[in-house]
Amino acid sequence: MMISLIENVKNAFIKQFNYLATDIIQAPGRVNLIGEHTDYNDGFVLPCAINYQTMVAAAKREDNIVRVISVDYGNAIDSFDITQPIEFNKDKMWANYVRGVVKFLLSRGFKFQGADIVVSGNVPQGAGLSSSASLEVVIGQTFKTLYDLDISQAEVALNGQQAENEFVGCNCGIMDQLISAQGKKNHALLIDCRSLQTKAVSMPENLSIVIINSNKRRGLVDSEYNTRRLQCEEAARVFGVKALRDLSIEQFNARIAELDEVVAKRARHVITENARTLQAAQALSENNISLMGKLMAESHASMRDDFAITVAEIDKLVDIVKTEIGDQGGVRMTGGGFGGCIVALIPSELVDGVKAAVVSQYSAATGLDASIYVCNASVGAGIVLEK
Ligand code: GAF
Repeated sequence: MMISLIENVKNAFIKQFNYLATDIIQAPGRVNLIGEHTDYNDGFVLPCAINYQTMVAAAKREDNIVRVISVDYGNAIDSFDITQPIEFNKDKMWANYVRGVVKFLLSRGFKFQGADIVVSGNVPQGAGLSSSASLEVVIGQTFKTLYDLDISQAEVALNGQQAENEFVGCNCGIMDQLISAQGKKNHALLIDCRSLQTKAVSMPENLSIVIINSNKRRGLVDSEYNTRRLQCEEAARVFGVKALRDLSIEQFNARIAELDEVVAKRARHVITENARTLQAAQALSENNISLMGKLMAESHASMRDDFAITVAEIDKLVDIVKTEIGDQGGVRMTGGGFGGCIVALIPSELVDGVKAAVVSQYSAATGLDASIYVCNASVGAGIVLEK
């Protein structure tokens, strides 16, 4: 998979630009094991980067033009001059991730000239596996590499988030860009989304990461996401704290009556999810799979009942997998919600049984076919070393 993506961008580069790319750079998608909608509450998340990436072939130019070709959009080309105001491209949505990243690198004071870039990826799009964040991060990483910019991986991530928030218009937190920029092979990262400190948590060897896409089209994602965010901010305001991260469940319960009923449920999800995420990092590092499974089940119930971001198809998938694995692993929805994927941590010998259960039960119940990806926790963005 990796090799063909590399070949793909290299060959497209020669074909489109008539010379050889100097660098091949990748940034991965991610799966979040636990800690959902906690990142923009200054809380904790536990994602890992996955072995599905956005790949770039690139070379510097001697002028100030950036030319980008997207192989996955029929070799569509976008081109802009970095010395002119960088505007939103309403005809090519994918190009705005590139434009936004370049615009904010410049506004952060980084000095560089133009580039020729070819992009292609195999992160499933619209599935909640961060294909957009991986594009933002790979573009930041490309300018870092081509022009030897003195920018940390955390700033590459923050710059990508800024592009998403202020250029593309989605008010996401930092999790997706940060794990794409800093992922570690065979590890999940416990990320403190306030300090941006990370702690690598080794993935137990015999545990497979299975991602199952419900293929339920994600609807109303941005508006619902932004509503949840506002509800969390409202709860923090009522409690007089900077973010929900600053409240324990005891403090919250003592004053819950001051909150609107819906806002209280949203806040309870975030506060309990932060506590679960810290516990989960510990459980995973101690190979305590039954505790990890219990925490993932509680996380799913909280997303379903308090945060109201699951849909029937996702709940069904979780039920199918849970029934199959019992307490030998964990399963929950992953990502922003309203469709998308579930993630299961399963002893490798149970993977075939889970696949069979999903194939035989999911479409009968929902009329949809699920896609199943067995993944590895992978390295974050960087230059691809070729042998
Ligand atoms: C999306 C966002 F982009 C992340 O920042 C995060 O909030 C996630 O939803 C929910 O945990 O992926």
